[in-house]
Amino acid sequence: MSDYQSKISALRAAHEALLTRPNEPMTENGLSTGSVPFRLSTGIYTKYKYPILTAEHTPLEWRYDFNEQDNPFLMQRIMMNGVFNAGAILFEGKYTVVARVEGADRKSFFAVAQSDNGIDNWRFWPEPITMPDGDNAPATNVYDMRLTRHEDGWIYGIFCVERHDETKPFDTSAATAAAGIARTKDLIHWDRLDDLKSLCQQRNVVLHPEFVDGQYALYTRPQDGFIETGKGGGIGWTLTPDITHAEVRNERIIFSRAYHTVYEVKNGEGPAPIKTDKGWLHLAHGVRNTADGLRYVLYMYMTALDDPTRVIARPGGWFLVPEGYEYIGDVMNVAFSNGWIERDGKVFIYYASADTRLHVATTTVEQLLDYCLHTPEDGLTTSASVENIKALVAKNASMSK
Ligand code: BGC
Ligand code: BMA
Repeated sequence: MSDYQSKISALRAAHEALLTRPNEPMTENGLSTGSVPFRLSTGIYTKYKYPILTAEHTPLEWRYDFNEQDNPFLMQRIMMNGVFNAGAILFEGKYTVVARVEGADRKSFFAVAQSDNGIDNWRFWPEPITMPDGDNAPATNVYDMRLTRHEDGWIYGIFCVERHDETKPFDTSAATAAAGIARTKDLIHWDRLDDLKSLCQQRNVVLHPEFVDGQYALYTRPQDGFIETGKGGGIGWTLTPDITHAEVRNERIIFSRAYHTVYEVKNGEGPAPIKTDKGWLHLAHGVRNTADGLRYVLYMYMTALDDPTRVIARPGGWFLVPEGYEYIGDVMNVAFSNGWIERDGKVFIYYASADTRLHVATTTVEQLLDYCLHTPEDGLTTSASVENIKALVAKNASMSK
């Protein structure tokens, strides 16, 4: 074998070893077993030792030219920056994500990866998704796809479409965010529908899996500007009769932002909610400002089965935050999730850390319901928080009598 061929073999072997590395739970008997997570386990879910997908997991064929004449030093020709914020779905019996892959050029795109157990041995399909622009203006960037298996029989992907704001030609950072909508049966061929028509900017738009009053139902996240929420209040809701020309009408906020909470600055829906016999389980992200920039955390809430806009449980505070090395990456202090999978009562939460890598946390529907229905609400003041703690202490004390 030539030197060049043996370099390629070594590269392929190292890549294969990474892809097939077994993952390990970070908690045993409810206690953490390693340096990540740093805190004692919450008992609500299990985090795993390794991220499930990183830039290094992307296929070597995307990055290397394997022709010795053309690439004598066997260097990467196209570099990858990160794999994060992924939509998730059970597809043909496999745990499947449509991840946000970001190249060294800052452009992100979508790519499918699958695993048999949802926890390790994740493998990308050979090519990234070719997402058509359809009749819409071309996108400069796309990201954060929410996948919904809708009762109309299609799999929908709704994602953020970013374009330069042409009303500000001299400001190279001025951007607009809209919701792109596409549907597919095979995750390969995507029919691009009209972008969601809205009077304001929209990110974090999610399709509810069922018709409501015979219409398509969307969770929205209205914002006045690209970064400024303005009076945009949080997680909104709108019904639209025709998903091929979807439009935001009579939008109303179902879960608001609030002063001195984890969702003070921004508040957006995560993946499409999970239906349970006690109500819809929602995973969302909340953002607050700090001296060090924005902090993104995950929180949960529940809505009524007969009315997905009526909030019936609001456990106070965050549900999942970055820990240990999860803090470190391109955008520090960010936990974000736009995908989870429920199968036979088990729940696989796909969350990303620091806009850099993708992780899994596992739990059950039963535990998530218990968490939502028995965690005290945020009373919005310090004394209300102290009263919650005192009530728990009193309850425990009464048991020992
Ligand atoms: C980035 C996103 C980010 C958004 C708002 C975009 O340009 O790609 O990751 O959420 O800006 O800060
Ligand atoms: C955004 C999101 C994500 C990202 C986060 C933190 O607003 O839409 O793409 O993870 O900011 O940068």
